[in-house]
Amino acid sequence: MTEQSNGEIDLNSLSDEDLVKQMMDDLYDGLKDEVMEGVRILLAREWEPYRVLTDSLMEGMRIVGIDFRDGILFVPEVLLSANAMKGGMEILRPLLAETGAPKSGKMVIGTVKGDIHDIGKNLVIMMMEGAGYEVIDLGINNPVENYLAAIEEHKPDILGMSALLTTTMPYMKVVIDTLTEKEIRDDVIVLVGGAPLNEEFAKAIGADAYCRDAAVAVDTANELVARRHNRAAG
Ligand code: B1M
Repeated sequence: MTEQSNGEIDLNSLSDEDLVKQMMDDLYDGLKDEVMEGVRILLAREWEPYRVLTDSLMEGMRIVGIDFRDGILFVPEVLLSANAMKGGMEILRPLLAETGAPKSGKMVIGTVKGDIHDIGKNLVIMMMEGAGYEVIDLGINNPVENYLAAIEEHKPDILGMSALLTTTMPYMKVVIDTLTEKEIRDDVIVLVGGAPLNEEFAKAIGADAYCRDAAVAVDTANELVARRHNRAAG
């Protein structure tokens, strides 16, 4: 590994494989500038933005998650890692959204009440925008009123909800039940996602689909929006 005179590693001198490993270490250590530099180098080496995202940033965050779970990393450290990941995502976001496709539909998305995790949601937004959707981001910690107001204002095709905690995922049912009470449930396609969810949970709470990851969110959205348009046309 090439060290510069100041003792820092010259990321440019690394092979792709070593660079990705180093980026995962840097993400782990919360080194935002280094992670951003790594992203730029991989892009300059003609890596697809989606590959940079999945192979370096998401894989790095997966490792952070394991050590967080095992009590090796704590909240302040994980916040730094999250911040470093966001730095990398900032560079990738416009590139993933660059397809220039005609608008495929509109989505309102937010993380549910009590939950402040937003990295996964932001990735979903990036991928949906890349697939031509207009996305309204409600941010984190959303009570049902926020979803209702956004549905009324933006009239989206899709309502997306994200939850990363087993304690906050039941709130998705509160939102869906409220849509049903207000007789607007059928006006939107409800997609849910987040690490602790699964298909059975989505079905049990009355969502239209569970999305395992951001790519699945795009595929599912495309399929369900097309189905809806066909139904409306027929
Ligand atoms: Co949190 N945290 N955290 N955390 N955190 C988890 C979720 C946890 C699994 C860690 C662990 O123990 N291994 C654990 C939850 C355990 C459980 O509920 N059973 C946990 C905990 C316990 C906590 C706190 C309670 C810790 C504490 O304070 N003691 C606390 C809760 C705060 C709160 O929300 N009220 C907390 C805090 C934090 C930080 C603030 C430090 C930070 C969040 C920073 C941020 O988001 N801005 C954080 C982080 C970073 C994590 C981990 C390490 C990483 C999450 C992440 O960003 N993953 C996480 C461990 C893990 O998941 N491995 C953990 C990367 C992201 C790309 O994946 O979010 O799964 P993910 O998103 C995917 C899919 O799930 C899907 O697509 C995304 C992209 O492919 N998806 C959707 C997600 N949302 C979707 C919505 C859709 C569709 C698909 O809509 C259509």
